[in-house]
Amino acid sequence: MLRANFLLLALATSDVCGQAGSTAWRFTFTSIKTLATANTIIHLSEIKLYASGSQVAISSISASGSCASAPNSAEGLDKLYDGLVTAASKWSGVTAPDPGASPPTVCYLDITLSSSAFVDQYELFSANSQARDPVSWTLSYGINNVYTVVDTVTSFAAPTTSLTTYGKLNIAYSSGEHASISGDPHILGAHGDRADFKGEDRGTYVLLSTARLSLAVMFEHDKFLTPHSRLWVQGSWIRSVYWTIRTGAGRLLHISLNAHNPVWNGSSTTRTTLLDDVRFSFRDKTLAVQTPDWHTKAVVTKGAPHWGKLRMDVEVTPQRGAASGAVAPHGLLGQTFDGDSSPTHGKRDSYDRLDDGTPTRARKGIGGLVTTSAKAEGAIEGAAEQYRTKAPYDTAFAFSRFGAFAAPPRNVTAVRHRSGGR
Ligand SMILES: [Ca+2]
Repeated sequence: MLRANFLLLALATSDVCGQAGSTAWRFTFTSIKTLATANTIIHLSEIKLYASGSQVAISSISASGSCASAPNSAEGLDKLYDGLVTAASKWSGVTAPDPGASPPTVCYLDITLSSSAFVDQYELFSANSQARDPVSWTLSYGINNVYTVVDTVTSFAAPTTSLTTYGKLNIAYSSGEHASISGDPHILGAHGDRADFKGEDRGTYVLLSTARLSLAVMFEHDKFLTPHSRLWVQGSWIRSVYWTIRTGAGRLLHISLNAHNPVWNGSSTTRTTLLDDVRFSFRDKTLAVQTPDWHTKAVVTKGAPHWGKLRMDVEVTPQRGAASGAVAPHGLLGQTFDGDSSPTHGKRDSYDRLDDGTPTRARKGIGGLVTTSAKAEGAIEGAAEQYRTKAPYDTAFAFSRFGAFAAPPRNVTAVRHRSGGR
């Protein structure tokens, strides 16, 4: 009976945080910039937490794990929230976390807020020796000692100067809705909408278009043998992804990830970087690009269900309220966030009949060819070619929202009418 009550409390935490937040927030630091035998200290000059744009008051901070003790009383935990970013007002902890230790050691900072808050941004400030600055961590909130991780940062490109902000990091809180395109491209819309989409060979199409973000993908045609039914399919894969982003500071960024050479910005090193208010996290051939409004992710894979076939899967997730703002998102995936909570399915490829008209099940053994052709008819406004751009970073297409100040969601009634009342 006790256990059942405890479970109920645990289940309620995310709802509680979504409504009112928590007073308990925990940083778990897992590495610093340069760990050396003689350098077993972790430090920071300040931590700031924000909720809805306003700084929230910290009432106390405690340390545990590797960094439980301070090297001297002048560098205590109170220095982390005294409003001063100076060498004389830093916290130091002995010892730094060591990911190479067996088992790895970690450093916990438990923050108690003066009143419950729904923290959605935070800022760390370097101290006066960059080697000791943390670069990998998680942030969690706790309710009744049950902690939920809300942000994970790996190998952050920490400041190269002393007493500087790491930049304001946004915490990704999604509404639960997301959309994706994967495999021999299958679309899964925000409300479970399903359709298949085959772009032209080397053609670039916009998946998501918002006022500040345009996400496009390039398709490559390929003939492959399906793993289970041993059927030849003349299909297509996504092999390049392109992001065009206007940052909060007004800078225009062009970012890409290519399946044939999955590096980001010239390097395959795992790292997290903040450019203005846009965060890039690269790890294991996956690039996550997070603006304050949208969390997007492109994954290079050769795994299931198409073993050995090089391709990319892309997922887009709006952050709180982003999909219902003044500028309704568009693009092949973006338009599915249309606010109606119900799926609008479109054309999907059928593998039941070969190109020559014979039933697939009539085959003897391996072989037979099916050429895919679905272009999400019935699931999208207009036609596939209206989503095609002239160049990878071109944000212009029939339903572009890039730079827009207002735009309504798609006319879903018209989309369904065109598809024969699906
Ligand atoms: Ca300070």
